[in-house]
Amino acid sequence: FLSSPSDLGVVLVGFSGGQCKDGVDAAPTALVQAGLLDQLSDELGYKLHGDSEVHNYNEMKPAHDEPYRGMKNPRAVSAVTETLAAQVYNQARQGRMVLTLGGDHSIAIGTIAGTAKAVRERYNGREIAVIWVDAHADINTPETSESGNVHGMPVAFATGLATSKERDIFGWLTEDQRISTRKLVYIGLRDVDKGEKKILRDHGIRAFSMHDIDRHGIGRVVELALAHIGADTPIHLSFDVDALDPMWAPSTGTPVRGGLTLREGDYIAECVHETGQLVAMDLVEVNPNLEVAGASETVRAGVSLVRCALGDTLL
Ligand code: HAR
Ligand code: MN
Ligand code: MN
Ligand code: MN
Repeated sequence: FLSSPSDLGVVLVGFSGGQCKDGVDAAPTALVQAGLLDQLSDELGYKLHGDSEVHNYNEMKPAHDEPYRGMKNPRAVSAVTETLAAQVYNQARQGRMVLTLGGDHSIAIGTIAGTAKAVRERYNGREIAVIWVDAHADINTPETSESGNVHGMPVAFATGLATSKERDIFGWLTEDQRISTRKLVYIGLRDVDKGEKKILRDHGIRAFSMHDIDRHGIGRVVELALAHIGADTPIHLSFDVDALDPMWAPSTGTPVRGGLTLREGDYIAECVHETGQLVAMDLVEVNPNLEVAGASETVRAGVSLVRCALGDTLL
């Protein structure tokens, strides 16, 4: 699905407004300083396009931004994700793979919108699949969310399970920017809210929890996840670093014990690369300001996940 497989659109998103902890906006800078982009060009041979500097999207603050349907910072998150949707679309429409470094996971509202629309246009209406690797399902609607944090809702907006008529509060999302719940698959879940479990059940959404990984092993789970998506389907990989166990990625806003090993995370990324169907990847929720002693370890894990998804091989 890429007309230029060695061209990479880079989007660097310094944004933390989808949740309440400062610092996740510093992740793209930390990942770049750790050498990620240099490695992608010098070692993996990509030609980089798009951002060479991090956008400070925390500066995109509307004059007033009171909660709406319980959502915190709704207009700020909406404005940022609308801008991101256009940025990602402009890279993807040229047949480039797109790498977005967040930022909190609310940014996926924008990145998925951009990928979905570009792929539909280029491949006459074809839908993308999304592989969501996370400890959390992030599929709360504004009404089911107990926190009001939009980073717990991106999948609901991306699938149309949540909609809005307010243009400045996600009302800009159009049908061609959305994905189907049938083409969504989760890996790594272990902290899913009661309301989210009902949504997953009611819509028959394919989800592999840590329990499934314990039972079948990561190899079988990835095989089943990819089989669900089907061959010849463009894949958007949205990777929340908190899918990894806090042993490997302690510096994140909502760590949950009992997660993936770094190797299991890398393995998922490697297998997605091997399909040849990857069109976009997000790496989100690295927060270098938390568990500072483990920050460089967390950043290194993030670098490794991206390298694996973009074709780094062990041999
Ligand atoms: N489910 C909870 C909520 O809706 C916690 C979500 C935490 N989300 C992330 N992203 N860190 O996966 O607020
Ligand atoms: Mn830019
Ligand atoms: Mn998460
Ligand atoms: Mn997430």
